[in-house]
Amino acid sequence: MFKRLKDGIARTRNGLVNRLSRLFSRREPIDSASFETLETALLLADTGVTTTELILAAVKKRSRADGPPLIDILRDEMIAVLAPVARPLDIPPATAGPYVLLIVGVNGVGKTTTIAKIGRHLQAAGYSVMFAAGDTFRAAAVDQLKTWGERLKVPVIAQAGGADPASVIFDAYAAAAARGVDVLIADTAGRLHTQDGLMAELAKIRRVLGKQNAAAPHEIMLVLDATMGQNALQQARVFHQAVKLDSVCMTKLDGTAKGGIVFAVASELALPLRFIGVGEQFDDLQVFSAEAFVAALLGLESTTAVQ
Ligand SMILES: Nc1nc2c(ncn2[C@@H]2O[C@H](COP(=O)(O)OP(=O)(O)OP(=O)(O)O)[C@@H](O)[C@H]2O)c(=O)[nH]1
Ligand SMILES: [Mg+2]
Repeated sequence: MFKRLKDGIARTRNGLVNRLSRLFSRREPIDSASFETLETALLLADTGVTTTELILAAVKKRSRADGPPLIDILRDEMIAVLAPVARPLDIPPATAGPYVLLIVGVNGVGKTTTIAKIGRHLQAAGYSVMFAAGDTFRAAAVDQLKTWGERLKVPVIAQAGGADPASVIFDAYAAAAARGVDVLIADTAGRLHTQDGLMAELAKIRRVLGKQNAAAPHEIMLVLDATMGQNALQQARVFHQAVKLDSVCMTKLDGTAKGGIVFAVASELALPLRFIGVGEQFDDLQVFSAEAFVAALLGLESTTAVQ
């Protein structure tokens, strides 16, 4: 799994490590030119101005002639940024009724495929799962989720295209509760006629579910596409304002050299980052580990196994 992670974020690693290899092999303490090289490398990886400054300040503080090598300091400081958000999806054992995971995000970021991958991950951990086809905006979206459901043997609750998403998810909750399902994962549309319409719809889903179970949805997870760079951060702010988010999943890290966005998202949103996507296969959705991510990014060996 660590190899998959390493391969998946190779583009970001290559950019970063190529720019920093000379610094990593230096023995003398870091001078101001080296700091600029480090700053540029982090910014080019889309780590963002605020987070880059944060990492630089911490590195500067610890860099001494007799101190540890730069790569070790950088690893520690990167892990320090990510560790607080590396909180895996953890289904509380005593949830009354199904644990409802509502998946949101703009179109094309990978919501539906991520639902399938999370569904499989949860099945492997021994949970029973159900999907709710809450993206009724496109008829094909319902079929896509049904196909995944068939492959995984996960029941999918759906209505005809154009149905009210809140009503689909409401029905799915009732079905999941009746069948004693552990986790209900609900898909939602990424695109409506307007962004305001989308946010209003998500707010309605949340309100309607709350009538059935005040604790539902237990978790609203935003899916972000890493290839969108800083735009992903802007999307997160909009969603967070409209429907308070509980967690984040970052897809398509394999498709970008700007995987530093993970640091920006971690430090600026401070929401649990549950999973990262590093490819299209099931195994390519990985439980996020700060230590493994940073090791893969800097080309180090991982000391902890990736789940
Ligand atoms: N390379 C790569 N592709 C991914 C990853 N995650 C998802 N995808 C691909 O992204 C494309 C869009 O995925 P969907 O799951 O349909 O996205 P969506 O958010 O449901 O899209 P809409 O329903 O149109 O809003 C698919 O081709 C997925 O295979 C990833 O981590 N890496
Ligand atoms: Mg979809």
